[in-house]
Amino acid sequence: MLKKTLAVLLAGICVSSFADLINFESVATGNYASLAFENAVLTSDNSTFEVTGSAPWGSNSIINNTHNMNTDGFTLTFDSDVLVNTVSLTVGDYAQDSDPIFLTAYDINNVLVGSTTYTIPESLNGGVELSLSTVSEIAYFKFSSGNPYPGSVYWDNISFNATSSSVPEPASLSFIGFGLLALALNFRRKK
Ligand SMILES: [Ca+2]
Ligand SMILES: [Ca+2]
Repeated sequence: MLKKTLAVLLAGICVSSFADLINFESVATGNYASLAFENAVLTSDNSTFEVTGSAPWGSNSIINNTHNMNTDGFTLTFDSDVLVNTVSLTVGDYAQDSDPIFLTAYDINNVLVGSTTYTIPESLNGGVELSLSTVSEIAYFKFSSGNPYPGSVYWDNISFNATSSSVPEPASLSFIGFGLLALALNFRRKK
């Protein structure tokens, strides 16, 4: 009984783990300066970016809305109560050219905590999944494509595994209260 009560009590206190997926399917196509999701905010190095339905894989994705002509770069900033160590995404193109891809992750002090590169082959008509795992927690994650045509790639399916360290909501607090009460009663009964 005591063990069971303790387990219930700890379940109320512990941080929760979850996986999140941003696939842009519920976002209207068009240009955006930023997009706020449940656990993260997406911005671009350019003033706006485009949510488009024209990715090679046929679902909504994002692309630099100046396409070939400008710097390319996106930043996904995680909410401060979300602790992330693994991020993955899909990037691809219509077999147009070879695109160098850069993924970087930074901690809360703007220190680089992880990076990886990949080159999309000219023959790729579709997307590939890339991922980045770090030991330190990621505060924000940047992804970009480089010369000769930065921005000529489609990005989609950004997913991350996270733990949320948020303060328990009132419902879980009362749950913890019940746990403590049960624990107290249990001790009394044992006496
Ligand atoms: Ca999508
Ligand atoms: Ca390209």
